[in-house]
Parts: sequence; structure tokens; C-alpha cells
Amino acid sequence: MSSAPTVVVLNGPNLNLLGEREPEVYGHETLADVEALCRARTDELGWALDFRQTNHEGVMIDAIHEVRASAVGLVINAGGWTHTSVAIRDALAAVQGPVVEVHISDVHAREAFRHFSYISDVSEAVIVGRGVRGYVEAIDAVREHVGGRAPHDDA
Ligand code: CA2
Repeated sequence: MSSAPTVVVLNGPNLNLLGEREPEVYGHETLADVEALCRARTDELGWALDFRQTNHEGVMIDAIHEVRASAVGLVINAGGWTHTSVAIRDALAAVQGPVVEVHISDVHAREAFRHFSYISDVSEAVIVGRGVRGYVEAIDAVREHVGGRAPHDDA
């Protein structure tokens, strides 16, 4: 018997503060609200959800390594590391399923230092400026890329 395909959603630094500060940029929803939105979609798809947040770069890299061969797809909001981290980019390049980069805000309409992403060109899709609904769109993008079938599901 095979288990449900698991989509992994990883969140980087400071995203634990979502809903507490800068609502004009990031909205009023908390990260728990984002997880609930994601779970509603994965439930509809019959998929499992592994949703995590960390403020520690090495923990993020270990998490990517841990799931790189088992996840049906990986959605990542790498937060500020998006604009700084070759190490996270290198870890994502080793992920077998589709990687989808998501940002709540429209990074291209903000400060110049947010315009460059180290991870966009190792991602199958990039979703920006859609608010927290962008996470659901990212899960849908994973679904489209795997054609409704989990690449690691041998059943
Ligand atoms: O728009 C996004 O999702 C970002 O990835 C969020 C990052 C930022 O560094 C990226 O450029 C764009 C920052 C997340 C910080 O989240 C906070 C939430 C509430 C209060 C303070 C920070």
C-alpha cells in the first residue's frame, strides 16, 4: 500500500511573525492561517502536507535534503534568504520533484535588493504578489507539473 504523496511547504526567516507586523505588506493572516489554506487544498487533492518554518539556514538546508527524494513537490518561501543564499539554491537544485518559489508580496515592486532571487532559476514556477493565496497557487503549480501523479508513487 502506498502512502499519499506529500507536498512540502517550507518557510524561511521571520515568516513566523506573519500577521503581527507590516500587514500593509503581508496582510493580516498568520502562518497558521497559511497552513490551514494549504491543508484545505492538499486535502482536496488527496495529498499529505508537510508545512514547516525555520529561522535557521542550516535547519532549512537539512529540511530540503530530508525531503528532496520523497516530496511530490516542494513549495518554498525562503524569505530574506531568497536574495542572499547560494547554499539554499544549491540544496534546492538537488530536489527531484518540482520546486515552486512563492512570495506573499510583489518583490519586484519593492526595494531593488528584493528583485534578485537565487532560487528562481532552480524553480519550475515563481509566484509573487498574490498574498497568502499564492501558497495555494503554488501547490496547484506542483500539481500541474506532476500531471496529477506523484513521481515517487510506484503504486
Ligand atoms: O513577500 C514575501 O513573501 C517575502 O519572501 C517575505 C520576506 C522578504 O524578505 C522577501 O523579500 C519577500 C520577509 C518575511 C518577513 O515576514 C514578516 C512578516 C511580518 C512581520 C515582519 C516580517
